[in-house]
Amino acid sequence: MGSDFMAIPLIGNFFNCDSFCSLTRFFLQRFRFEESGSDSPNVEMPKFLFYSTHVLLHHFLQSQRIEMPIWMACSFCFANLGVVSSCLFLPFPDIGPLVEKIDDPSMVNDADLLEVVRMLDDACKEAGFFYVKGHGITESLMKEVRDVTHKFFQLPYEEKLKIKMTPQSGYRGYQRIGENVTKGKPDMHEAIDCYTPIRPGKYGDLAKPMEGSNLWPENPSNFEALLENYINLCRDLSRKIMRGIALALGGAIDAFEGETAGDPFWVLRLIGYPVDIPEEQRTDTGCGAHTDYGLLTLVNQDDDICALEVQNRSGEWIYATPIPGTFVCNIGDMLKVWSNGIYQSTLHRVVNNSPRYRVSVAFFYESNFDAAIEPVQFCREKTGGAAKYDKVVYGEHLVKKVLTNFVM
Ligand SMILES: O=C(O)CCC(=O)C(=O)O
Repeated sequence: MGSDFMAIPLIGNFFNCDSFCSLTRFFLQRFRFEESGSDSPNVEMPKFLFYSTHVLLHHFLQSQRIEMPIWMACSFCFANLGVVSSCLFLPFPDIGPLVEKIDDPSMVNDADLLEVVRMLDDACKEAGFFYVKGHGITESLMKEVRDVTHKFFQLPYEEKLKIKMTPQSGYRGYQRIGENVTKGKPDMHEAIDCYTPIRPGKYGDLAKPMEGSNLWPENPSNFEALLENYINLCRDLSRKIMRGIALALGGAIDAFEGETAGDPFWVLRLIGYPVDIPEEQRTDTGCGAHTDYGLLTLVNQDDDICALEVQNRSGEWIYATPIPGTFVCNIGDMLKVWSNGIYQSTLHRVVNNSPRYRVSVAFFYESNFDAAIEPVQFCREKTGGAAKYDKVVYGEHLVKKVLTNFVM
């Protein structure tokens, strides 16, 4: 009887080992960052430890005359530690030294700053998704922004429609549940979309569909002022992280500024994920699997709901579990192109299976709207010389996505 049943929990071992290893690596790396500064820990070591501990535990439980269902349950729980731990696996750099010093030219060789740059490089290569702490935006402001977003979505539908998104509004404003589609499937969220204001004619025909100013709700009354301030802070934080990323890739600190990103475009999405959607309207995703279009995204999500999922390198969906006071940061398509694939834009999706309404506020930091993005020389040199991606004009990429994202 033993060997047939033994296979079941050990299968769990195979499925969850990677997540468990990620957790082990996470702790090893945290320890390394704070204590020693040695090279990357060997990935095989935690893998070996996990397999061997599980097999030993399994045999030990079997040999102790413990009832079969009990030892099987223990063994299975151990195997599934990997699933639980996967909630924690995304890298978690403290970027405080970078935020404080990156604009001071005399600090470019500062040891603490360079350590953050190295952590960013690891995080971007490893997952393309990471948490940032020490970013300088207060937890109370992050919460206030989510609170006004909750308040807006709680308003009666007629009130929300006062800022309805239409092609005439430059695709700015409120969209109701199901209007946003990903790969043809309605997303189960409502949202307010805002973009850098574009005055008529600024980019010629390129930006025509998105010209205009943002539609801010009058209720709650502090909405616009609060969000304008928040956008400025997110823009500055993203600029600093991009400076760190330029150094991490081996470029000059301002490699991603000047003509291509000296006038960065931004996008802000305030998103609500309801739970009480009528059966006939409901699909299974709050936001379908996608990559982001620009350089860098900062997600400010509700503290108490696990819903954002990220696809790891093994193809598993793992949670970006909320960690209060942090942003979830991820890489977009334009940075993938610029870095010639050294950094990848990672697939992610949102599934709100909780019984509560969830809010997230995603800030997208982009290149100049009309910038032609192609792999930069210093990244090509690191990746064999040839460009792996064709040149793409960011604004064209964005407009194409926006024009196919909505069913109104
Ligand atoms: O709601 C979230 O946590 C993320 C939203 C997102 O992925 C997006 O708007 O691109």
